Amino acid sequence: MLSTGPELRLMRLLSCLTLALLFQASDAKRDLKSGFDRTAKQNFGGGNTAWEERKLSKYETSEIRLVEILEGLCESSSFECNRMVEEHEEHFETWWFRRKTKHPDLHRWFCIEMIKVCCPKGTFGPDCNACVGGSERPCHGNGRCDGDGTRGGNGKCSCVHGYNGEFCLDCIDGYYNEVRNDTFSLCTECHSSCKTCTGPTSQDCDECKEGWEEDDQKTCVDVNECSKDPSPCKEDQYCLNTEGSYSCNACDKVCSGCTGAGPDKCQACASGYQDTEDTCTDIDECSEAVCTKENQECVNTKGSYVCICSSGYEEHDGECVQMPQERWVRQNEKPTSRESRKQQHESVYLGYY
Ligand SMILES: *[C@@H]1O[C@H](CO)[C@@H](O)[C@H](O)[C@H]1NC(C)=O
Ligand SMILES: [Ca+2]
Repeated sequence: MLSTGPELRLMRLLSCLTLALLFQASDAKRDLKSGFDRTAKQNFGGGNTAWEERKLSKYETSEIRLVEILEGLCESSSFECNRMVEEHEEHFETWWFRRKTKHPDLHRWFCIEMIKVCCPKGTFGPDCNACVGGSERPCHGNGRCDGDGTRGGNGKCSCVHGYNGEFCLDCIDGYYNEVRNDTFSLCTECHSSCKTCTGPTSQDCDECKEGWEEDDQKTCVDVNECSKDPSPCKEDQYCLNTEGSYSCNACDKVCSGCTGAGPDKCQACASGYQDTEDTCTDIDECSEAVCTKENQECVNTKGSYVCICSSGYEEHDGECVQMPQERWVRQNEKPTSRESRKQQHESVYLGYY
């Protein structure tokens, strides 16, 4: 009835996944078991008389209840699940009316024994062989067995984080065996200063992690990279030591070299700035006559200054000459800077209105 080879295996795996979801998902409200529990609380009517109890026991095994269970089995949107239930409806009926008492575990009877798509927990492959580490605790509880619970897979372990090796009993670098025997292993993270270790503290390191070094008590301690000469940071940066590392941060722009953040941690002031009360402040170049041309004004900026032509004048061949009136008006209609906005206000007062 079905094709053979890899295609069949894929199909089996697929339906097994679906079934695993259906029957094993402990939190699925709609799995068969909870459908059983849910409908067990209902009956044909209400009340709880002896007469109702008799009816209830009839309902207990009735087809109506089976239909209710089957209908509640899949999310209505899950095409694959609904198709699967439909396809095997006869099996479900057989089980419900004739096998339920002898084989109360529907998953086992249907998926493992009837359609041979699943394997019991902790086993895998066509013959349901035990996973690495045994079917009781596959991968010794520290990993996932490939194909666990299905007719597929190879039974090998993929270990959870911290564990390593074919049996998931070894620890990865940065973890150590807090407990270990032939069947049990607990790997715990090393102290942050260790690359490898045999215990929890910075004294238990086999090897220090980068950024840490062994002191004379065989303890891994932080390397102070900032005390090194030459400094690991660039000239316009200051160095900040941290546990296991360090960082380089930009100096304030008023500084030329610095020992920390802010304008008061400068080693020297950047050009255009001067030392005033141990902090670097802007020099107002405009307080001296630096813009000397006719109709020129000085504008002080942070760290510098600019010479601009006065309002109503424009630069022409290095000189400030009077602007033609129309152009001046047009230019002032779309102010682009604070300065030109200022000019616009002036133009309003100075003769255009
Ligand atoms: C291994 O250790 C675990 C946990 O400590 C213990 O339950 C188990 O009996 C031990 N097995 C052997 C073979 O010693
Ligand atoms: Ca450091």
